[in-house]
Amino acid sequence: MSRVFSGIQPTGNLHLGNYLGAIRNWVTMQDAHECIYCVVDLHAITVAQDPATLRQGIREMTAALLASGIDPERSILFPQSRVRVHAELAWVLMCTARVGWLNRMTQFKEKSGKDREGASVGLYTYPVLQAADILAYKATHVPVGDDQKQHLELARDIAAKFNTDMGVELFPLPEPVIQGPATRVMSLRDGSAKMSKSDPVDAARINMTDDADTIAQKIKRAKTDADALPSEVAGLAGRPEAANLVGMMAALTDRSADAVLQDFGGQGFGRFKPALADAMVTVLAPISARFNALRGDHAAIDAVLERGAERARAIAEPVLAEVHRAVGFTG
Ligand code: AQP
Repeated sequence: MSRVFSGIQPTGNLHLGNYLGAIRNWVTMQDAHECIYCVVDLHAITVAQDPATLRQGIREMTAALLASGIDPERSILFPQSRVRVHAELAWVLMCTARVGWLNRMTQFKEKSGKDREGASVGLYTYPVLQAADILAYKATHVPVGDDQKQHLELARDIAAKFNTDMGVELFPLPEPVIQGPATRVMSLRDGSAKMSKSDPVDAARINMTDDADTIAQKIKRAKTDADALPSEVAGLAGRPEAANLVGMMAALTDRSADAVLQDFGGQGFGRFKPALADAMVTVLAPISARFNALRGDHAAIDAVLERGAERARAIAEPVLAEVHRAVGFTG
C-alpha cells in the first residue's frame, strides 16, 4: 500500500518555489494515493515566531493549500501540533539518530549561519522531528523540493536503524518524490540562492498571491545575462539565472526545458520574460482568487484542520503504540 506524507511551514506566503517544487505534486498525487498533508507549526517555532502571526500563518497556509487544489475530502490536512504523536515519536527517534548524522545536515548550517551557538536546539534536531512526521504514518512516499533530499535520506537511515535495533520491520523506508522540471526554484535576484519565504527581498520571489502587475514587474527586473537563449538545455550550463527562468517556464506550461528552448532559442529575454510572466499569471491567478475567497472564513478553515487532525490521530496513535511495544515501554 502506498501512503504519501508531506509538510509545509506556516511561515510567510506560499511562493512559486513551494508550489512548483512540492505542492503541485501533492495535488496530483491525491488521484492515486492516500495522502496526508501537514502544516508543520512545530517546525516553525525552531526560529522565533510572534504568536499572533503564527496563528494567522497556520490559517493562511491552510487556505493557500486548499486554493492550490488540496481536497480535504480526499486528503488529510491538519496542523502538526494538534497530533501529539509527532513530538512523542520524535523523542524516541532522537534516541535512534546519531549526533554525527545531524552534524552533516547542511540546512542547519545554512539556517543557523554565523550564530550556531545561539540557534535553538529545535533547529538542530528539526530533521528528526521531520522523520517522526513521516514515520508516524508509515508513509511510503514523500513529495518534496530538492532542498529536502538530505533530510529524507536521514529519515530513511533513522527508520532502518530503528528497525534493526529493535529487531522489527515496523517502519517502511520512505521514498522521496522529487519530480518535475523545477525541483529547485532559485531566487529571481541570485541564481545561486533558493527562492525562499524568509528572503527579506520580496522581489526575489513570486508569491502565490502576487497580482499580474507585480508578477510582470518582478519578472522584468529578474536578474539575467546579456546573451540570447540557447536552442538546447546544454547551452544553459554556467547560466544559472537563465536556467532558472527556463525551468519555471517548463514547469508552468507542462513541457520539458528543451521544448521551451525550441520555441525561444535564439531570442533575447525581452521576448521571453513577458511570455514567462503571462504563463505565471495563467497558473497563479485562479489560485490567488480562490485563496482570497477562502482566507477570511476562519470557521471553515478551522473545521478542515480539526477534522484532519482527528483523522491523522486515528492513523498515528496505533503506530506510536507499536513503537512503544517495540522499544519495551509496554508489553
Ligand atoms: N525554492 C524552492 N524550490 C523548490 N521547492 C522548494 N521548497 C521550498 N523552497 C523551494 C519545497 O517546499 C516545501 C515546503 O517548504 P517549507 O516551507 O516547509 O520549507 P522551507 O524549505 O523552509 O521553505 P522556504 O520557502 O525556503 O522557507 P524558509 O525561507 O523559511 O526556509 C518543501 O518540500 C520544500 O522542499
